[in-house]
Amino acid sequence: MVNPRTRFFGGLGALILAGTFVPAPLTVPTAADGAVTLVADINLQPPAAATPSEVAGFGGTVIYAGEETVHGKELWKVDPVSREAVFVRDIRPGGQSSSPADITVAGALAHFVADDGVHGRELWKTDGTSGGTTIVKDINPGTSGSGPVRLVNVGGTLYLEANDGVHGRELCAVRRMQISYGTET
Ligand SMILES: [Ca+2]
Repeated sequence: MVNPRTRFFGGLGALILAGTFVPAPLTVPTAADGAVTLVADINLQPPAAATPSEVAGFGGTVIYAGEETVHGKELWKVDPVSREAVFVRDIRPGGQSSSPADITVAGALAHFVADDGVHGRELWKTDGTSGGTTIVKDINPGTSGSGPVRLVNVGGTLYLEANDGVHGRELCAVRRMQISYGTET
């Protein structure tokens, strides 16, 4: 059974990603009449835009990629009740952006694609805390990213397309933190 909160915020993500309204700063409809209110203004150094994107419902919070001038575009979450925005982790330290994308919830974790400046664009996971935000695997070893795309949760297993540098772009499955390729599963 789908959790109503998950359903609501999943819908919210789709609403924002569909470009229904300008996603900066992050706003949500708070009433049945469709009224939209400011949830959190994370950009403390205007005129740069906060430009929230890649929004997903996660464990009763809204997790998203938000950009401000100190950290660049990194992972944030906001409590829809307290409206407090919490910085999750500066994955790419400093003003450069890790640019989290394709946030996909699977079980108790949200998976996403980011570039920490060391491994290239690779698959990451978070439990919503800084310490719990880590790379899943350096699928394409070294500085070249595997470029994961098309993340999807099917029955608790995360599937994605990535290039490990050997097999080309292949379908991968993430099970118990191990990544398998195509028929190798
Ligand atoms: Ca950064």
